[in-house]
Amino acid sequence: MYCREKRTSLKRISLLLAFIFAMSIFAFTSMAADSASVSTPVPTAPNSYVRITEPLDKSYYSTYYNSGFNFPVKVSAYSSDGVEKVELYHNGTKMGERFEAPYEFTYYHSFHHGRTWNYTEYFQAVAITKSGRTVSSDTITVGIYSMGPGPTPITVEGYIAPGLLYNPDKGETLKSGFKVYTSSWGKEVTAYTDSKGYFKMEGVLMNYYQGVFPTIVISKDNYLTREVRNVGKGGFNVISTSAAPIEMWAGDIGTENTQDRAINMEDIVKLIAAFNTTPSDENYDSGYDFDQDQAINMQDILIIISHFNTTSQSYPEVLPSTPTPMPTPIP
Ligand SMILES: [Ca+2]
Ligand SMILES: [Ca+2]
Repeated sequence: MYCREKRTSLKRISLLLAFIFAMSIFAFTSMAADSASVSTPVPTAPNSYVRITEPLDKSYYSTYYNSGFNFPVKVSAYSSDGVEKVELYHNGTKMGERFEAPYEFTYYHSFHHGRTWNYTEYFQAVAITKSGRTVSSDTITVGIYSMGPGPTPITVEGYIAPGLLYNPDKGETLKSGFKVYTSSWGKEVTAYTDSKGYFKMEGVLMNYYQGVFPTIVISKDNYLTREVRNVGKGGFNVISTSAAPIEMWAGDIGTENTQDRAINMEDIVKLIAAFNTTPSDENYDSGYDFDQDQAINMQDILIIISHFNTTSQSYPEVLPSTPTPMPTPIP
């Protein structure tokens, strides 16, 4: 009796152990099945993506604050159930939508829309699929940095006169025909003086914010070329007046292409070749007759000697007569 009971309880324990063992196996198998389903999800939604391909995230542009500019924003979008449209958001506000590829937008930037010089702009694209689902791209940032104001056009005017003694009735001939030239910010402007020695150049570019001002080059056959720097600085647009013209020194014999920007013995030698001639002589050259008195003689030699051994750097600096404070740009 006792033994049978003992055998029976042993049997029960064995059955219980077998049950526990079976349950453990079952639990282990279902756990394994669970973890397998997490690592390899079965796609249930259509395959879609949308992303901004241009500009690149964290890229930047530099521009002048007073000249608005634009750049393209390009979006790539795909959906296995078809793309109905692509919307582009700028700083959270919808700026446009496209119903067909290529999904390209143009962002127009104006520096006048804020009070700061530099901006970070945020762009995000959203694709709406044919089945009405919404897919959003990552948000990209584009930096826009101000280089300050761009070049602005100014008018440069003034008077030029030969720096030598001459009979007043030769003034019109002697004052006219000085070439005034500048190449500033890639823009060339050329003017010539009239019979009063007056010239006017329009559309000369300067940039007061960056402190880059045009240099004006004044030249004429047989005159020493002169440069006037920093035109436009401090309101220095009228560079000289009729009463105080910019003086040009005669004596650098030759043309624009042959002058060496120096008055020296070579020039005197050239003048001597035409010495003691008048317009009826074969060797007479009107350009060497500096005072235009119809004779190349000792007067002309003295004119050369008065600025002998000088170069273009020997001219005194032309300074603004009435300096005015530089304008302060307000973005
Ligand atoms: Ca010379
Ligand atoms: Ca003469």
